[in-house]
Amino acid sequence: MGMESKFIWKNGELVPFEQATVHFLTPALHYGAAVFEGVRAYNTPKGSAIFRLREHTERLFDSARVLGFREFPWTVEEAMKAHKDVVRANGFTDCYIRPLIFLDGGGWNLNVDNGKPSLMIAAWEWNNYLGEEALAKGIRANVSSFTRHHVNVSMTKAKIAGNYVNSILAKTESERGGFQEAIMLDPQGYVAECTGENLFVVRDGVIYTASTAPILEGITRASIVTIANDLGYQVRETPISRDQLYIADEVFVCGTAAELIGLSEIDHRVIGDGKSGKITRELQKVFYDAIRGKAEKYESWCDYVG
Ligand code: PPE
Repeated sequence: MGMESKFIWKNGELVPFEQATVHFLTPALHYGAAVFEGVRAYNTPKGSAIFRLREHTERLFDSARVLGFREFPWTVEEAMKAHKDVVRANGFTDCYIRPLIFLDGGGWNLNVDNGKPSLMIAAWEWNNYLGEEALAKGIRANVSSFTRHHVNVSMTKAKIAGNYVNSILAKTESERGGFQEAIMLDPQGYVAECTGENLFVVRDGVIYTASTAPILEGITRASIVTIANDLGYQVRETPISRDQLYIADEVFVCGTAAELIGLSEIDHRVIGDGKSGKITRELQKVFYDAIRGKAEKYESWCDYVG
């Protein structure tokens, strides 16, 4: 995976890739005091477009507010333009975009008010987040031995960098055990989400997913709910237990990096017929058209880079 690009956006200017560095004594590096987004641009019939850029940028600022930042030197509009500038300057059409607001300079003594927020935005070509065969065959997952955050221990609506240590623990354990993704349970024992995706279960034609209280309010999740409703499916937000995963007809996960991928096996139990299920494939088709600007109904989700 090459993460190289020509330019990275840093506090208002595009700097060459090699110059986009931070100092060792940056508090964000020591305490995980940073917030980020995962955004994607796709090649569409009208050129490169960033999928749901406004929603991602608003969530980035919301995450920063949750972390405690109160003032920003840029607006949502300016940050949105910066995303487009990064894609354009690097000559990318399909790419992953990673903005990060981090606690910079002087933020010691564990108080965000002692530092200031910096914003950097990179882009790189990142395909096949869950492996090359994931789309066709689905992936194998396990229920992690690590519990997802309690809503009042860390803030689950915010993509806070430090929160992702929990994901790293789970994902590393999972891959070392021969799985491709970890399903994480909330402190009550119900299914929360995966390390970087939200999760859906299909049973008897009805689609179920966890309520947003303990999880990240996924933008892909919201898009899938809209698409599913438009296709005439009922989507119910409800607590999901571990054994409801085992007896589901279909389970799939979704997120910006992973897109929409079926689960073929969970904890060594085959799900459905062990392939991406019928409803998963139907949703996949519409979703993959939508992100590539090929579904007229959802064209407003595409923000053209121009
Ligand atoms: N839950 C978690 C914990 C999560 O990190 C993501 C995105 C989602 C759900 C789905 O959210 P959305 O992208 O808005 O649909 N994970 C990002 C980071 C992945 C990474 O490896 O880093 C992403 O998909 O970009």
